[in-house]
Amino acid sequence: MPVLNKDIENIFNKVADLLDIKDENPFRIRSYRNAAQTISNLSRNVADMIENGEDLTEMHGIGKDLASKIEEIVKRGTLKQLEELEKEVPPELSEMMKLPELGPKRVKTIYKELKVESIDDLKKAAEKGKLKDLEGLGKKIEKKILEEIERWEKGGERERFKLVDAEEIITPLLDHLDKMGEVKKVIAAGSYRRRKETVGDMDILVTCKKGTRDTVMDKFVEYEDVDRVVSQGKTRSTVILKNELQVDLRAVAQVSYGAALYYFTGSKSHNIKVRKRAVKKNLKVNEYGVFKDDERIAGKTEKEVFKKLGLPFIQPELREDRGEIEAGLKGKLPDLVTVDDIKGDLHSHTKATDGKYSIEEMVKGAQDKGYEYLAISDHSKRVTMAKGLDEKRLREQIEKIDTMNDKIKNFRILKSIEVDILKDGSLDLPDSVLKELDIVNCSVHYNRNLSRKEQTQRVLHAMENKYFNIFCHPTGRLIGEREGYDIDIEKIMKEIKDRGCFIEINADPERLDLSDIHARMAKEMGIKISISTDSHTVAALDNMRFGVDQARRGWLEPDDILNTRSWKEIKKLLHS
Ligand code: DGT
Ligand code: CA
Ligand code: CA
Ligand code: ZN
Repeated sequence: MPVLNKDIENIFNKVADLLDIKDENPFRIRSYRNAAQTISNLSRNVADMIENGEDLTEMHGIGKDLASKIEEIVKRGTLKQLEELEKEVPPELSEMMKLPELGPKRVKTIYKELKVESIDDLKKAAEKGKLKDLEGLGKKIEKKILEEIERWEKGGERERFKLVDAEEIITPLLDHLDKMGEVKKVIAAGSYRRRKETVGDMDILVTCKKGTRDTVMDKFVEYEDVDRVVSQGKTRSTVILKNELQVDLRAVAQVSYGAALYYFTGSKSHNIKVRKRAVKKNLKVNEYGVFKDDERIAGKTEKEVFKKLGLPFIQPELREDRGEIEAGLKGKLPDLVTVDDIKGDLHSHTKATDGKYSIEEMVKGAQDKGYEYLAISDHSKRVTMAKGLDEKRLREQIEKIDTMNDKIKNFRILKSIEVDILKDGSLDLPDSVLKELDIVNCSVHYNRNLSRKEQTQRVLHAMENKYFNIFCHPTGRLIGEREGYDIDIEKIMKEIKDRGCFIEINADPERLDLSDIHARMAKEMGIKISISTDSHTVAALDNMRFGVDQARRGWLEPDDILNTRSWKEIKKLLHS
């Protein structure tokens, strides 16, 4: 198995955790955590960079020592230093730190005072009431730890929710809060507002009419979908819904609304960086406001918080500490694409294959969205499960579309296909019919288990076909269900660039493929991207907005997107 960036990140975080417990130099510990973060934000595979002989020390926060450690991890899959540390400090302590109540300090105390070396030990200690007397813990925390362990035992780490699922679950609750007479404003912050592809828990903020906070909190924990109440307080309550989604509700004061919204939107690393900058300017910023000499100078709106911090407004999707603060200071923030910029959809299916509706119905759906065009791109014959089209059936579809186009005004149905890239890299249909199409979408569906080299070669070979236009759902992942196939996406993108092809952000919320980081990488390489829904139903056309969210997280502007253009303009690009 190749070593992934995630593996390196995990190892560095673990080293930092264990060093922390050993009371090592805090600067050294921080350097591991910073390196882990740098690597988690990379758009490229570190293993590939090493193979290309690139200098890792050019990355932010990576010196010679860390660079050689990264090389060791890539070569050996593990790090000698970590193995040594694990002989000195029980490795499960690092696992323990993942429990919400436990940071390095508390774990250290528990380990030293009670000889607790595993989560099992910890549970026993908590059950016997041994934790509450330790410094910095207490009865309340002991109880919480026990609850967290029980939850951990049930299913390990809490599962993350796909953005679309979180949205479906939370919309009625937001609505419920909004309709309460006591509530003035309601907004969902956190990763949800940043439109991250998965959401750990929901962070909801409300402002309440005078003297009604307690009532609001009461009503919140009594909401019909609540399974259990983790905590209830005056300003914060946490519940777990029946579908296991955790929701934090915070009641904030009107004067702090903007500051709280900013703080709880995160990300944490974005916040930390902003706070550090503020300190240098003798300002203090927290969830209550921006303060100068203990006087609140901003807090009511997010806008004024940014202003007093000397920053332009940064869109939530960008707040990941991936250079947005620096870009903001230089006035170089991207002007992000919006759903309104989208002029059509370049990937959809009909009941000729595995879609559920006719061409007419899909077209009507696209027209209702105000689009100028819709590509009908059914599967090709290799996809037998979906009754994929052979040449003959595709020609019939082409004819039908031609006839329809003759009758429609102000709209164009694009003749298209989602042609399979076969195992040997050839396309599943002959050039003689591909050349009749307006746009050719190309995808990998089978033989997902090829080696990285073979998989990459396969797609590179497919691109030699001059009718290849768009590489669809490029990594083949399904969020939370299936990893992508192993492919050198950077190499593929170079070829896409050189050959004047395009790449897709598949907006299907189960896919969102490209990822945000890869989308940004495509932009930086100068590749244009189609945001396409791959709709199999009329309703799925609405998934465009999830694709746009992902594009925004990838810093994409209207000009970076193929389908913000008219068909006439796209056609020019396809043929240049
Ligand atoms: P999630 O829930 O894992 O998908 O991710 P978030 O980003 O929603 O994180 P969460 O729910 O732990 O916290 C919500 C926001 O609160 C987070 O994005 C930033 C802020 N926040 C939480 N903890 C800290 C902290 O220790 N320091 C700072 N500066 N901000 C924090
Ligand atoms: Ca959250
Ligand atoms: Ca939270
Ligand atoms: Zn498709």
